[in-house]
Amino acid sequence: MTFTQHKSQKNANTDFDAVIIGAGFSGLYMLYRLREAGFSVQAYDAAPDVGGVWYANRYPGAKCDSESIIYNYMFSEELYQEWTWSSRYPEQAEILSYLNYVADKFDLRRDIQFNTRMRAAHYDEVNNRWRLQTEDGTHITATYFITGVGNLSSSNIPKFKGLDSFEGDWYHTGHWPHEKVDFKGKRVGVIGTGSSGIQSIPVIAEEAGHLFVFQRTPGYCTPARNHAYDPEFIRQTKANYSEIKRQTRESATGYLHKLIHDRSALADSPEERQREYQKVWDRGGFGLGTTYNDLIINPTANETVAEFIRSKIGETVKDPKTAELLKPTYYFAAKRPVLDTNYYETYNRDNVTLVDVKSAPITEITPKGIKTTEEEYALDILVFATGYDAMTGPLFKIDIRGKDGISLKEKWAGGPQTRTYLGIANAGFPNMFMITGPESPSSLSNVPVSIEQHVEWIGDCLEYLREHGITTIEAKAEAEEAWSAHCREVADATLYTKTDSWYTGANIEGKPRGFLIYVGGVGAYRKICDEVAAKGYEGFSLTPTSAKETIS
Ligand code: N01
Repeated sequence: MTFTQHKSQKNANTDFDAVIIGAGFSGLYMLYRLREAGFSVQAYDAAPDVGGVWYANRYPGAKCDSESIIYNYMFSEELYQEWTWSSRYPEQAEILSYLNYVADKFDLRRDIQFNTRMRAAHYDEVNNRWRLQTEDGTHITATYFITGVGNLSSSNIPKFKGLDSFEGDWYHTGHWPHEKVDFKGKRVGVIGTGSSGIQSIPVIAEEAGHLFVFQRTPGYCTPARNHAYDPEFIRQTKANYSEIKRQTRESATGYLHKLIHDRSALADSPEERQREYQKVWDRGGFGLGTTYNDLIINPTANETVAEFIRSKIGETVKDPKTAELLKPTYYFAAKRPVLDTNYYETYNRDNVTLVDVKSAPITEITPKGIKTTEEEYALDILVFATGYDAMTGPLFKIDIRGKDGISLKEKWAGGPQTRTYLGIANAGFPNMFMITGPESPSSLSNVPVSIEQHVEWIGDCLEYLREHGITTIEAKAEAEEAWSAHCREVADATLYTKTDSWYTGANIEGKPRGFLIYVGGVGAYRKICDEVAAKGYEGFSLTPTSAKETIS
């Protein structure tokens, strides 16, 4: 039996206490947590192996913007002590190795069915079971249905006219081939300048004959200043395991960096501000946004840090016209900022051209390349770094239906805000849980911290239900209404909602707008969830086992 066959084999059993969708950070830990608690559980993933987005995102330069020492699980001290990261920011291959190590260490693969896309998950109200169907037609039943599908796993490929006619090769950064793409001497076009574009552009530029970057909106980049970890730093980190775990869990965003100055940016003189921003810039990494306490709520304060970054772009990029095009004008951090390595410097290369597709939009893809309203660019390879249908997109790929056959898509169709309770559960969808669902801190946090919190909360909840003889848990409509209103209120107090981005659903044509993330803070959110549990799952209806229940 080959390795692949072994990993892809089907489980003959099709009835479980819990079914988990996804075998990335979320699914792996959820599987471990429930198995340890004695539940029968099975995870399914469309990919041939573990890793989730880190299995799929293999584009050149792919790495994470969270520092390695916190971009991992903290639930097992033994695991934390065993694994050693090589550098400040982990590259995709190293993260994937880590997740493979986790899967091996806890023997997780025996309860994961790979190469299996879940087509549908329907709640059977009569029997209080989730009935699932895979794309190959296999039927599965489970008491609990748990999604760990990731927030940024459903690719967005804009519907450009003529893509099918393109004679070269094209790729989306989120679904990169396993074989190396050969850019040597080629004319390459990259569409998109978010995190994926900004990471891949400098690497592709080193190899390509000529690289054309098609930019609609520039990003705000700060230097990553990536470097190999010093063994002494690793030793200290491992010695401080408990403290790092506590700090990230209680923090606002799941990171270790804290608010630097608890005062307005406007309280300092321009010279003082410059000094403070420069210090953070020199250290590298995320941190500019936490220099002062009002940068993401006060437009005038925000403009001071935005202008600081613009000045850095002006200093770095030699061609003044290109430098101007690279300067963002929206609120800093209202779209996801990016850590870069040589991004702005790349535009000083002779083989790189920035094309402004804001003023001259792309009209079509032709057999030979990209046509804008002004010009046609001949290309051999086209790279879509055009992002994702975030948060709701991955869930909508499965036909999820709750009571009365209502689909999740129908429930959330109204906008402007997605209705969930705590970003974990939905009224009308009993016994279903979402790991890092919409309206939880999810993608505006260091995600593994948020994943662990959800997994542990869900695991504790299922144990509570078992201990108390409860077979059905369902969010109450009024609880989710109050939660959604709270999410909206917190978000509306910030600048996040004042800019179009994937956070708001604005990047996908026809998607209902609404701010899809809870920005009240990771630590504060954890407390809210813990209080809900401590009050016997306040806001949920709990139904004990009843005589009429007939489990088929
Ligand atoms: O996607 P994005 P991403 N014509 O949506 C442009 C995480 N992540 O894959 O802004 C022309 O940010 C679009 O332009 P505009 C991270 O959370 C993390 O880069 O809509 N251009 C934008 O420039 C990140 O935020 C890491 O005007 C079009 C780009 O495509 C999230 O994933 C690494 C277009 C899309 O940017 C998504 O990042 C990678 C069109 N029709 C990803 N449609 C790390 O941790 C879209 N664009 C480092």
